[in-house]
Amino acid sequence: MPVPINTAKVPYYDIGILGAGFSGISAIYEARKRGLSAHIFDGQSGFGGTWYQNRYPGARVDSYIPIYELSIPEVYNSWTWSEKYPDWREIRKYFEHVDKVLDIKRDTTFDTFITSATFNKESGTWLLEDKNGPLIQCRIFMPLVGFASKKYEPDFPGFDKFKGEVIHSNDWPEADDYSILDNRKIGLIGTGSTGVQIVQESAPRADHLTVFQRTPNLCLPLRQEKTPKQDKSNYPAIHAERSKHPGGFLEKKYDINTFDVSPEEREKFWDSLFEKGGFLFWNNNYADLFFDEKANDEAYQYWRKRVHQRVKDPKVAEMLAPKVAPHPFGTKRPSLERTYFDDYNRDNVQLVDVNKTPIKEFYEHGIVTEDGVKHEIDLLVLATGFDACDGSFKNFSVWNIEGTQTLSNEWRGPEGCSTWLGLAAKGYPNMFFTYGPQAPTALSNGPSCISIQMDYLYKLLDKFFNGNYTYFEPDAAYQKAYRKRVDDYAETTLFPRAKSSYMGANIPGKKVQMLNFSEGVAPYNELCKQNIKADFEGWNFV
Ligand code: N01
Repeated sequence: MPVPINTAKVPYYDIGILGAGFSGISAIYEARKRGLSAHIFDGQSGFGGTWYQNRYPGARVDSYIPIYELSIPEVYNSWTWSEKYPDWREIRKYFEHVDKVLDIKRDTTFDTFITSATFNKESGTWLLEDKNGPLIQCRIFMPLVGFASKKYEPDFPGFDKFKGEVIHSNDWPEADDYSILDNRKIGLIGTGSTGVQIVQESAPRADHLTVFQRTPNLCLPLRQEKTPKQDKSNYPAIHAERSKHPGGFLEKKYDINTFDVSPEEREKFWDSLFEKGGFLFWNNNYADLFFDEKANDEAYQYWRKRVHQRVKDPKVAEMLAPKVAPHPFGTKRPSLERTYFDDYNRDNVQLVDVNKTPIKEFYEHGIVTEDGVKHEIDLLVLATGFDACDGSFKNFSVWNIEGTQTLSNEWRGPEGCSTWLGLAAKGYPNMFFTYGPQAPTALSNGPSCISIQMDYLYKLLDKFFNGNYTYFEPDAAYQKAYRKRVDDYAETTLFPRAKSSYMGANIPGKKVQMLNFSEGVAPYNELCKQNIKADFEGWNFV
């Protein structure tokens, strides 16, 4: 239970924001348009959110530009990207540019992480505090912390015996280059999107790289383009278009099923998707990919063939792309790769399948696997991922209206995580998040999802600020029905078959439930639009 504080001298803002990434900046931009006062706090020292935090070797976005950027004309008209899929350094520079154009800094405090938020129902205000005490009070609190800000480090036996250097991908030290990898004996645990990118940078630099794989990553080709064409006059249309398609990209949903066409036609179609690269083989494949096991396996076998063509040692190829799919294709996040599969042809790169030879324990100079082999390591990289979506809320305490429970504790209960429209939770009035649980989030690209949510959210806030209300929150029945819709739809798909972070299944002990709105971006956008037309039904204003 939070201790009451005299707030008379605490500065007031209409909106208090935690997080200076795409969401936080969009929230300030929309607030300013309406003459609302707003302030951002961020525990880091610069803009970018996840792109400020994630500076591990090879960190690069898997969504292409101009889809992956803010739809703010004064920002995009004065910015040119050098690559179709920019890396973290360029994205950081982009955020510096955003600040230069919009002067977000004047409304931001860095190096300050909100640890606690408590609500006063008489005044309808939140009190935001950091470890040193009160920061501000505000009518609306927006914790905009993204879906991957709570890192996950597994509990390995004998981990403390290891005397080498250990870095989780999320804590990569600030550096101008990746020389930390040079001539090292690197051990890498985790082959998600992060692990794949780290392999590509480490393989050519390391003395030896040992990759400990639990689940193969069903990677797709990136197909980078230098100085891609950027016709700014098209941007308004392009940015509007992204809310109409499955993952918030431009490609249309394909309405033909896998076995509606001949094997030859299928092969030709898949060749073309691989040739164009990106997520096409995932997001714009045949319509039954996520619903029909046989169709899904047909796609998997095509993918497997492509991998086997690249990896010289058939045993290694089989570990990377086994005959039996590790999970239905696309129900875990495929990474985009450039050299990943070729890297396993190098003499200094070794792949260990921890399902066959599990990690037994750590010793002073590395890892011992169950087959008794000692893997010598002097730099251990943990690319073991995140307690995704709802896990991001475990880093701070948002107290409920009665001050008896925090949101993250509630979500850790037997019912798991529950939201209304992936934007708010009953019992936590005047509190909103974007790119978090039960929105398209990890199944979409960030800016597409966030722009739909911000547009909706500020229309909702217009109603609140223009009315004579103290607070408002989701209606319990609407929240329950929304949660059911998220769960029920996921059950019609193959997603529950994989132990993925989409389902919360990557964290031991966490409730397994669909944490994303798996119908996709376009139906989510429709739902938000319908709700606006229905004058925001499902919200109770007091
Ligand atoms: O994390 P992950 P991530 N022993 O959870 C393994 C986004 N992202 O940081 O699959 C051995 O995907 C685990 O194995 P398994 C993106 O949305 C985007 O890579 O659970 N291994 C898995 O291989 C992504 O979804 C970009 O069997 C263990 C890995 O660790 C999200 O961030 C780039 C283990 C974790 O993979 C998170 O990606 C990077 C254990 N005990 C990230 N525990 C771009 O846009 C876990 N693992 C480019």
